[in-house]
Amino acid sequence: MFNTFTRRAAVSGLVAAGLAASFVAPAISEEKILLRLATAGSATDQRSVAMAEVFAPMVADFADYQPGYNATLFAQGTELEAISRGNLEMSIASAQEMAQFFPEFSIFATGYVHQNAEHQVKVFNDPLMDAFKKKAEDELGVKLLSVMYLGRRHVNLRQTKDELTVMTPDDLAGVNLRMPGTDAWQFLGKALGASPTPMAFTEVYTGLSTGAVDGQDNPLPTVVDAKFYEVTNQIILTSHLVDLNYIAFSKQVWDKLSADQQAKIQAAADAAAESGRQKQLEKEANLVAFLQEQGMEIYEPDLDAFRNHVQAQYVGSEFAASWPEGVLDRINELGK
Ligand code: KDO
Repeated sequence: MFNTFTRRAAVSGLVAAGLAASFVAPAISEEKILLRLATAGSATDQRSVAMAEVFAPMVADFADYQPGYNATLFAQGTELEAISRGNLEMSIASAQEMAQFFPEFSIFATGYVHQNAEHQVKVFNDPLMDAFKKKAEDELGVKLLSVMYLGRRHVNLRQTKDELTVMTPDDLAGVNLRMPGTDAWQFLGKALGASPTPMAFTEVYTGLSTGAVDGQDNPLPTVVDAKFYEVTNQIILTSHLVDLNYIAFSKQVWDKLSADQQAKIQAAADAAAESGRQKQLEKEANLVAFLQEQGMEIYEPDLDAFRNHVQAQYVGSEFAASWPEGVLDRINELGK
């Protein structure tokens, strides 16, 4: 938890991103509203399952839900712009992707800030989020409906523990760690002590199997769902990011809905997020044994060393400079 420093101490300069959003009306059928959701996740990812099994039926009387898995509709990281331009209705978006447009969202993508799934929900529903949500709606045309739980991200390497034992960030020096391709993700990879390489999620299995990268970071359910355990040998339980995603919705489509339809969409998003969260938590708790059976070595490093090192990297960073006054303190308070 960021008890050790405040935003004021972290500020060194301010980088602001401007965005001129252009809106084009999406095609809405007379019968039902078309809701296409783009995600890099698979159909069996718990967030996808929750959207298909909980969200879709709850809006089925007026909406036709059409998910595009494995980045088949839009490449990872391009979905928000697609929504903004009126080319897509929904995505499962990360805070790191939001930070591409609004750097202050990096606070939700910073290592060791969120404590757990419950903390994420408290933060998302707190008034501290109002300004973030409003900016996303007004300047990007993206409405953040609900927060989804992805899980605790850990470092997952090809090397065996005998070849490389990782107890502190120093041990990751020179390790070519795949991280998703935005600045906030790359920064986190560096903050862990590794040499981060950007790579789309759909390329990671091949990247690991060919040795193009030494490792990747993701929560245990993702390691299992994407079968990364087939092409890696160890998981270091760094828990460096309690990772979240937002259910992102086109503001332009939202504004065309009736109040009743809007209420149904919101309720369906919240119910899907809650269902996915519970399933993901359950998986996280049970997967260590499965992964060990697959031959993975799993162990805890010196967590204080990782936490202190990661937090220290954000001090004076341009990310920290973009965090609004008081928000980090409020997040910390909500995590107590
Ligand atoms: C990933 O690319 O490692 C990541 O876990 C980042 C998340 O924000 C999310 O986009 C996720 O991939 C995809 O949904 C695939 O699980």
